[in-house]
Amino acid sequence: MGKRSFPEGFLWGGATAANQLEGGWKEGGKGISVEDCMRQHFDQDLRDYTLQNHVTLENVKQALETEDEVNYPKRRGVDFYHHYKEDIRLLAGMGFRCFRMSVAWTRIFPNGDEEAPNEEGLKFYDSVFDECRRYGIEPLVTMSHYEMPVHLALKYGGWYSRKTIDFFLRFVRTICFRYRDKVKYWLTFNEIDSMIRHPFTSAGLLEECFPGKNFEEVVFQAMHHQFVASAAATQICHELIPDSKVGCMLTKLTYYPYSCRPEDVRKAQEIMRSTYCYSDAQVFGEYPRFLLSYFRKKGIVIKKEPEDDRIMKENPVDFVSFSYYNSYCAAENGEGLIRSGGNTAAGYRNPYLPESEWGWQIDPMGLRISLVDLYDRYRKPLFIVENGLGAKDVLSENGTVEDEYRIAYFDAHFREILNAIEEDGVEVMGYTSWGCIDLVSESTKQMSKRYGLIYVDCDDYGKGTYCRYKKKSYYWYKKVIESNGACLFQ
Ligand code: BGP
Repeated sequence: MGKRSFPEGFLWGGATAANQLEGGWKEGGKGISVEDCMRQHFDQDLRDYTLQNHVTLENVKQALETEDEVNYPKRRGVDFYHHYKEDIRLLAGMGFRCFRMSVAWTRIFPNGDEEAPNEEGLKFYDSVFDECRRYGIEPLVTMSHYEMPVHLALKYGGWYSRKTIDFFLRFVRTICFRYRDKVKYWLTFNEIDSMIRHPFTSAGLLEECFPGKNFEEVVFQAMHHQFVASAAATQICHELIPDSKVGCMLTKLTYYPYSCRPEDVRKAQEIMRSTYCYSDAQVFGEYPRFLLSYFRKKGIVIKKEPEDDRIMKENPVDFVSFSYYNSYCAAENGEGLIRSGGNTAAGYRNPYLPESEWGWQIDPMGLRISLVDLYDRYRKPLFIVENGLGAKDVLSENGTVEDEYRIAYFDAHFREILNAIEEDGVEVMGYTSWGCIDLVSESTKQMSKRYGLIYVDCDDYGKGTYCRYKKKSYYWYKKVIESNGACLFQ
């Protein structure tokens, strides 16, 4: 084989989300989002995702009564709101070709149900996109990354309400029109499948707000509304920005059978099929039979409007994006097996894999396996929009972080991506490392769970200078991008 490198035009970059990055939760006319109400629990079990994200109506009410930013870290983020010029300059310094970010719905429509947008919010993203353009960085914008206005959750019941589709599409029309010359790549809903696992932050759903109703049915009704909204948003985007590319975004939960017992193999298959449902609906534009039979089995009835099926069918996504951090094991009977953590999900410990400090199993080949599975299923270009290692970094006296472990993680994953491209024939558009600059963790709300190539001096309590420092991985990633991956093989 000749000298190896990634395909020409490969979109190398990094990924973020407004609610974990920006801060400035009450500045520029911004309204309060569901994530602004998520509290950090300092004594949490870091391997139990359900505990970390359990939220009640009482919790939300308490959150709304306080201005506290210590216990509600999404409110402060890493203050990108005031540092964006410096931050984008630093990202450009690595040669970024792409920057994944989200537009906070609450900056544009603070409560979600206003008629007119908030001009100050729109201007903020104008400046951010202009800054990206200055350095030739292509923005990749998530329309909804767990950021719905809390007002919509409390007044209308979040995505359970059909009205939320209209509110969301007003937001989508506003941003697509406003940024039509600045943004070409869009994602509709971040990890759309995650609504099942964290219904409040994904869809503004709180169980107590639906007394007497089957909450699972409520969640699937809200899911239906997001499917329709995602398809309609794709249509709007294509109409307003003819050369735009719109993707769906899936949590890639890669499960292996714990053993070769057919029962374990089937269990792993079942879990994966239950997550593919969501991208299936967005790629094929119709409900997968798997989900329909699940509804029948559970007696779940979804209310649809006559035009819903047509909207979904006529507006499939252009590409499939996903997050991948780790793999899991599945077993029919988990007795005696050790539990493992992971991105918004859990499984059993794989004896062949090392794990991160948060118990996420590090599995570079699992990324190759995921790429092949997704490509064989969809035959659409794939975009890895989240991948990375959450770790405790130490800032040294000379102002850097010796994060060899992160470099090793990236190195091994990049090789597997290239194997998938070259040997398995998978089409990959690009790669954006998660949390390219340190930010607040989605699940644990910790600052100390760092993913960045850039260190931000701030701790779990929000204390620190908020100064930025380049980690060792910063210089390494710069070389990878410069050589389009060729340096990995020298
Ligand atoms: C995904 C989210 C991100 C992100 C990432 C890492 O689920 O889309 O917002 O944070 O996971 O997870 P965590 O921050 O919990 O380590």
